[in-house]
Amino acid sequence: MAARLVWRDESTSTNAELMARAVEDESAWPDFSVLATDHQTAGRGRRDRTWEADPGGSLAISVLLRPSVAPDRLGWLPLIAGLAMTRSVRSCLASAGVDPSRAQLKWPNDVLVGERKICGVLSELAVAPGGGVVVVVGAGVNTSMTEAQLPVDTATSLAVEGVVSPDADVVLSVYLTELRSLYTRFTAADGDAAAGGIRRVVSDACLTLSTRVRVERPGGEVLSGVATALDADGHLVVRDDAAAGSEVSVAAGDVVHVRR
Ligand code: BT5
Repeated sequence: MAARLVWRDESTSTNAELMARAVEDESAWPDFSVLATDHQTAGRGRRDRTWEADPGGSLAISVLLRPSVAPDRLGWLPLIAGLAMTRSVRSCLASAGVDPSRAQLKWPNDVLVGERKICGVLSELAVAPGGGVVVVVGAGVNTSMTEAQLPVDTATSLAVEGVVSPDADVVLSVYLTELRSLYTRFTAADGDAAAGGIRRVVSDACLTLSTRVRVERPGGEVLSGVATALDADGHLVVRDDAAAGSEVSVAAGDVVHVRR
C-alpha cells in the first residue's frame, strides 16, 4: 500500500526526518513513502507549537507525497489526511462498540472525538533539488494514552474514548489505506476536489461547516461568523458577522467552534 514504509523506534519529528531524508536522496523515497514511530521526541505542531506524547501512547505517521497538481490545490492534502484519520478512528470506535460518528474533522487540521482533539495534522512543503514539489503530511494520533498522560485538557485518545488496548497496526493500516484511496482520487482529478468527489466527502465529515466559528488568522486578525463551505482550494468560507454577512475565504488559521 505504501511505496516504502519505515518504522522507527524513535524519531525527533517524523515530518522533519522524512523531509530531510527525501530531499537528500530523492530516488529512495518515491511518492507515498511512509515514516512512522510511537516515540517522537520533538514533535511539531503548526506555527512553532509542539506536539507532545509519552513514548508508546500515540502514533506519529508522516507520508511523503510528490503530487502533480497545481500548487494552489495542495491545501486539500491536510484535509484529505484528516478525513483518512477520521475514518481510521471511526473504525476503531465502531469495533469497540462506541458510536463512530463521535469522530469528526475540524477544519483545517484536527480530528476530534466529541469536542476533544485525538489527532493533529501538519502538512509541510519543500521544493526538491530537481524542481518538483515535495509535501510531507504528518499525523499524530493518540492511541493508548491514559487520561493522566494527556498533554493538554483539550486532548483525548482512543483508550480514553473506550477502546481497550487499541491496536496501533490497525490504526496505521486503515489510515494509510484510506489516505491512499483519497489521494489517488484527488490526483486523478488533477487536484479538482469537486470533480473528484473529494470536496463532498471532506465536507460531509467536517464538523466546522454550518457551525458558528471564531477564526484567528495567522496575522492575528480575528473573524467571527458562520462557516458555510469549503471553496475550490479547500479554504474555509465564512459568512462574516462584521461585514453584513459577506463571505470571506480563509486559507489558514486557528478555529474555535462557538456554541450557539
Ligand atoms: C497540530 O498542530 O495539531 C499538528 C500536529 C502534527 C503532529 C504530527 S506527528 C507526526 C508529524 N511529525 C511532527 O513533528 N508533527 C506531525 P496545532 O494545530 O498547532 O496544534 C498544536 C496544539 O495541540 C498544541 O499547542 C497543544 O495545545 C495541542 N496538543 C499537543 N499535543 C497534543 C496531543 N498529543 N493531543 C492533542 N492535542 C495536543
